[in-house]
Amino acid sequence: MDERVVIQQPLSAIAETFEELSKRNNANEIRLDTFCQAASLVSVLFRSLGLAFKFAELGYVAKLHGLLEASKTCSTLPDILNLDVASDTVKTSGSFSRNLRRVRQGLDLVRAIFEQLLSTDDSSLKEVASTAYGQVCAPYHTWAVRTAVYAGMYTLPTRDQLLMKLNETEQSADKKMRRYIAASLPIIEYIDKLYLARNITLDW
Ligand code: 1PZ
Repeated sequence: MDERVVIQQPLSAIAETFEELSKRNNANEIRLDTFCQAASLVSVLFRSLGLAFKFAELGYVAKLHGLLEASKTCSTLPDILNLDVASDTVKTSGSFSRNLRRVRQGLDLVRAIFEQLLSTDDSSLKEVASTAYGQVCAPYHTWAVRTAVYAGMYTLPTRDQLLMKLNETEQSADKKMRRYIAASLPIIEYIDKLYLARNITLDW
């Protein structure tokens, strides 16, 4: 993808890339490196949120970096799970399977934020972001992380400021958010099934 599109119209890049990924998913052809490339686009969104979420961005990028390392030896997502199941490191801090779980939570959080944005025209992002975070991530985060995240919510830009940073209008963003929601859901479900099929619960 042209770097200029990613920077100038991040939502277009995200919608397009996840639609592409979703097509490969239908054909059972998601490669780990392709997945990492797509997931890395999400960090562009973080940069529109201000400094309070810098720690989240760094954490997300670190997990992705770990997965990219994994792609040198594992070509697909199931390979990652198989490797960690064999060495009993699925939930071990910093393991590939744990990083994949965290990145999946990030993708789902973005999906939930988009759904919230579509369901209200609230000019503040605080409620939208808190609801989405509470649904998708908060149950799995420590008290310290939750506290930092909820404190950060007070520093979020307004809805109009966010749209401006993303070079979008309400109408243009609306369409792209719907495209991401539709494309990311099956990928998120696919990732969940990788764990469930190996009798790993998703309560972490
Ligand atoms: C437009 C509205 C914007 C709302 C912004 C809400 C942002 C919430 C950010 C949540 C940050 C969570 C940060 C830290 C989480 C840690 O508990 C785990 C630790 O994992 P471990 O090392 O124990 O395995 N770290 C992560 O899960 C790293 C990934 C966080 C990714 C969040 C992506 C959010 C994307 C939002 C983009 C708009």
